[in-house]
Amino acid sequence: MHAPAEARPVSATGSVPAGATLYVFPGSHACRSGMLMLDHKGISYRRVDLVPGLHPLSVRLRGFPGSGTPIRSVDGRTHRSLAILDRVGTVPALRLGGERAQTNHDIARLLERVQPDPPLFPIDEHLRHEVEAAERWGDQALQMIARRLVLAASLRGLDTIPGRGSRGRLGPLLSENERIRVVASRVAGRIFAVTPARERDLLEELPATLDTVDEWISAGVLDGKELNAADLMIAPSLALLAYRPDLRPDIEARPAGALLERVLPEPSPGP
Ligand SMILES: N[C@@H](CCC(=O)N[C@@H](CS)C(=O)NCC(=O)O)C(=O)O
Repeated sequence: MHAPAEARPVSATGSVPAGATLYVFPGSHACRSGMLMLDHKGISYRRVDLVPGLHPLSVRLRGFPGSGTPIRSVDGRTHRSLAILDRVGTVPALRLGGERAQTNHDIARLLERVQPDPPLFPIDEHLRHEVEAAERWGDQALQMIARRLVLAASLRGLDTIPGRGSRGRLGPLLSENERIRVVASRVAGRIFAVTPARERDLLEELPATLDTVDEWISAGVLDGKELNAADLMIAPSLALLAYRPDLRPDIEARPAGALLERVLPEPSPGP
């Protein structure tokens, strides 16, 4: 396996409040939310790409504490290996000046505190409440649904995904190296309990899942004049789902697709 690609600089506009470093791994939809929030704030940051699989330990070694209580679940429960991974630590993980924040939820609040403008949350209390509900659902439900559905396809063979998972709105998934991509998706498939039966259920529920996004858009909670933390939490999961050619047309035809294109436009095809 490759050593982590350290210190890849990423440009964003604006100033750095005492230096920002974001730990991610390539193609991660969760990590893209963290990147989008930093970009939204105009905060420049150094991006450090970690190797998927080694990333929990990598962030722990860099002083991030992980989570004492489970933050992720599959099918309503956090089984032992997932709880261990949550405890060791997830990405994105942000170091900003002397502070550290792990999870998009905490990163959003740290960013909002150190640099209130432009905001990630509306000032209006009722709308903020709605945005936080959408953010929570994007974090706790949609992020896992997208992960499991794309893993399910890749476990049938990377040919189920255009470019074998090497290109798309989030870039190469898991790694630029195809061997790592294959191994990491097999391991992740086990951790996230991806089975054909579960895939069938998730696919059956998917229209209702996407309706939820569309309803928030029509209520003005998502895809409003200014983007908010919930938009930036949800759009990367839509982007990940759109790697599956069987799901992409329906997503793109919906209001959710317009949000996706606004936040993460389809990259132009390479030469
Ligand atoms: N929902 C949390 C968790 C993010 C998350 O699940 N990150 C993944 C990368 S896509 C991770 O670190 N996984 C660690 C692992 O499962 O080993 C967030 O948005 O910050």
